[in-house]
Amino acid sequence: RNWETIKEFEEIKFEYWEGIGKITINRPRYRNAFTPDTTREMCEAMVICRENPDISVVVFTGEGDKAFCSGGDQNVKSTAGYIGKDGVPRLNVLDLQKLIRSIPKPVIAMVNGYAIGGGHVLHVVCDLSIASENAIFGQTGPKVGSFDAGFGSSYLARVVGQKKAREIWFLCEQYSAQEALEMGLVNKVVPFEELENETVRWAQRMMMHSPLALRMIKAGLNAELDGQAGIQELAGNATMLYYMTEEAQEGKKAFLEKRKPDFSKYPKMP
Ligand code: 2NE
Repeated sequence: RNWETIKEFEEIKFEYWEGIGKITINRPRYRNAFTPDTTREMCEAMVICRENPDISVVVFTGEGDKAFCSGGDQNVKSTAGYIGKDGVPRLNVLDLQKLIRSIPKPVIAMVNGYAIGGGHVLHVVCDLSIASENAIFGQTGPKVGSFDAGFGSSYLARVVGQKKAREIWFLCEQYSAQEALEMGLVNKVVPFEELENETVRWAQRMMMHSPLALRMIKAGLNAELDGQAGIQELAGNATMLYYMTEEAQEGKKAFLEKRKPDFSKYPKMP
């Protein structure tokens, strides 16, 4: 596949091919651990994916055959967060999690190796996870002085159930791709050589379907769990659809033409 670079970054690769935007953490030396700068770059790429109408599906992965992402880079962990080039401690991976959830396009985690700690949470918040047979999953927070009690816990519990989520966090053990499949943590496991082909197949399958339908389904699935923020997302989509109707246009036109709106001719569905 001839992936073409969308934009050059320092710590990630950001590429495009036939409707797919691919974001790759490019720090294999550290098992693709993220610094605040990696995360800032991923957020920027995700916003571009949201804005670019040529991108229908987003794929998240890590460089190489060892790791998807090993979480926050422990070398730059400070007392109030992870420190990037600007010297400010941050936990901006939480912003990335929210962007993954709210982008109105499917996001696939292409898990090519270790998905550990904050890196595990990143695959959890993606809409779909496709793993290679060598992938390994787990949380380490309580072992290394950290935790993610947000999506990393509550959404994980929605995916694998309360007992399993507590086991994953309390014991900090590692799970094989096959075990992840059995607990519903990933959608599919394939040999490493097939990982990208399979991921592209899933993306192409989704691209055959109505983008608006997928968008509404994603917003609806989020809304059930995300409280007012989830309802806002679903409601925002409803507003967008409403604006596409003549009925909504009549209201705006009447205001600009300084007349009373006439909504009488629009259907009132049962
Ligand atoms: C990922 C894992 C299991 C891989 O093990 P292995 O044996 O394949 O590799 P190794 O030798 O541990 O790692 C290779 C090199 O990558 C560095 C290592 O230090 C090592 O460097 P050298 O010894 O060659 O110099 N490396 C790996 N992960 C790193 C990391 N996260 N930060 C900095 N350097 C890293 C194994 O490496 C592992 O367990 N890694 C640590 C996983 C971890 O605990 N991550 C942080 C969890 S907390 C978190 O991510 C988080 C959160 O809980 C809440 C909010 C935000 C973040």
